[in-house]
Amino acid sequence: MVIRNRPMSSLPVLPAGHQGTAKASQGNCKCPSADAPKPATSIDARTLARIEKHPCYSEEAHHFYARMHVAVAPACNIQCNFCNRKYDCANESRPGVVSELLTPQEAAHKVLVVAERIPQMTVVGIAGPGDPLANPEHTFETFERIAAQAPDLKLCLSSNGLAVPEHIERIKALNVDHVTLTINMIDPDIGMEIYPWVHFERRRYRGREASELLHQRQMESLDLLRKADILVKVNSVLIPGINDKHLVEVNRTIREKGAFLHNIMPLISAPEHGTVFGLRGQRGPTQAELTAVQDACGEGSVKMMRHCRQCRADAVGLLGEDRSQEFSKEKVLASVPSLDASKRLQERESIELFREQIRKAERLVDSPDGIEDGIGEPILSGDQPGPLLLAVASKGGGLVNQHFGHAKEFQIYAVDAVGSRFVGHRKVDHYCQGGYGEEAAFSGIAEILSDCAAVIVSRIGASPRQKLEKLGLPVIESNNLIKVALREAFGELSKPQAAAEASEGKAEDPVLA
Ligand code: CLF
Ligand code: SF4
Repeated sequence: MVIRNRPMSSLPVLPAGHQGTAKASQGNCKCPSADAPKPATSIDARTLARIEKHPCYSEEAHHFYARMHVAVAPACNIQCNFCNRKYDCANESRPGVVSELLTPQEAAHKVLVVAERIPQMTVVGIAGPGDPLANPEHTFETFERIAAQAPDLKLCLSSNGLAVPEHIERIKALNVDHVTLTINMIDPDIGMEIYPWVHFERRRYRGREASELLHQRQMESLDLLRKADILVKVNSVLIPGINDKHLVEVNRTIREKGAFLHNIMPLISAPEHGTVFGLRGQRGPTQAELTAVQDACGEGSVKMMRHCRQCRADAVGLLGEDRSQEFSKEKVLASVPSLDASKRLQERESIELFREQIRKAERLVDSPDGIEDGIGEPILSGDQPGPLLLAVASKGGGLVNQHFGHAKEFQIYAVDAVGSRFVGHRKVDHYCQGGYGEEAAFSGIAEILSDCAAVIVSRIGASPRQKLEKLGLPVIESNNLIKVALREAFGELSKPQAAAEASEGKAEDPVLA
């Protein structure tokens, strides 16, 4: 089989500086079923304007806009069995990483330094290392300072919800438009398996009383945030055997209570994290289990987030990259920022122009006219196959622009005759290891992508290409828009001979660029 990827004459060029490096999750997904839920219902124009530059609330925005976290909140008012306070809050970041604590003054200074160096940074979040609202003075002083010095930045807060009710007025007054609540249960009996204690109004609650209290406060927080017209994302940690079946009910409840987005995250658990779950041997879900729960929740009025990278409490950059080391406390405090608001505005305008070009190009791909113009080809005739999983290497910008050997994650799309749907990302050890370790890295990549029908990359060396082909995994080289590349790949793979080869897993001459 020969797969050719046609360049698109009107393809926009990604402006310099809009590209990031990829990183992030793990897994070995199974193809979602053909009747898996389609993307969420349409979003009204006002809400769209509120999320279009927020990389967590908009999957599209995460290709272009960055966020940063400032770690100003060390304390917590509850205990989760997947948390070790030595590390960051596992509700909004992965365990095992520790952030450098900052004072509010240091945090505001850091924000100005980062905003100057990363002009596409649009959101500042406080997500730990403990619970921001268990440290209200630090959290609010930090937000006040940022709002005064960099008013174009969106403020974002992540909390377990226990203390939202007493702070709702301050959250509103500060114009915090996005709040994440971590809700892992709506049944206190299940909560008892997750939360050993809750500290509230100078008293420590344990057992059922603790999880009843947390549940009641979380529900109240949802109501208050909705009333305050704040966009709410709910994070839920998927804990196999504890709340895996229950999360569908959580989803239904938060939907009724007006949450905008649901982010079901895998439990990350290992003995070396020193958590109750880690020490007890509680496992995290497989990627297939995670996808199954996400799909079971459906995509009604609450969208399902599938691009979360479980970032750290001092994360900086695009969601798929980790630039926190560039902005260590020592380096940041030695810098004197001079923020140029007009430069940041120009940067955003140029990103928006670029996004509009991409949208136009994608609309052409979707339209029959586009097909006639040679942008795409009629995909199928005759029998329509189900969705194929295609793995894409991208550094951002909506483009296939990552070399196979440098990819630290692959973005996975389910593609069928109707269109494509982002289903998640899979973290890998990158193949190019400077001459050592390539074999081990390759085995890991091959296993992680084993259920995919093809891999789409900007470049690939002869050796890994041959090895992938031998495994029946066609490789497509492209520098195109992801959407165009997906469509073209699907068209080729759906041709009868290719489809037969792909399904038998023994394509013999898979890829030519
Ligand atoms: Fe930070 Fe969270 Fe705001 Fe985003 S992260 S406080 S909503 S700005 Fe985003 Fe990171 Fe996932 Fe959180 S990828 S862990 S969802
Ligand atoms: Fe840890 Fe966050 Fe749970 Fe607090 S809310 S115990 S910091 S995971």
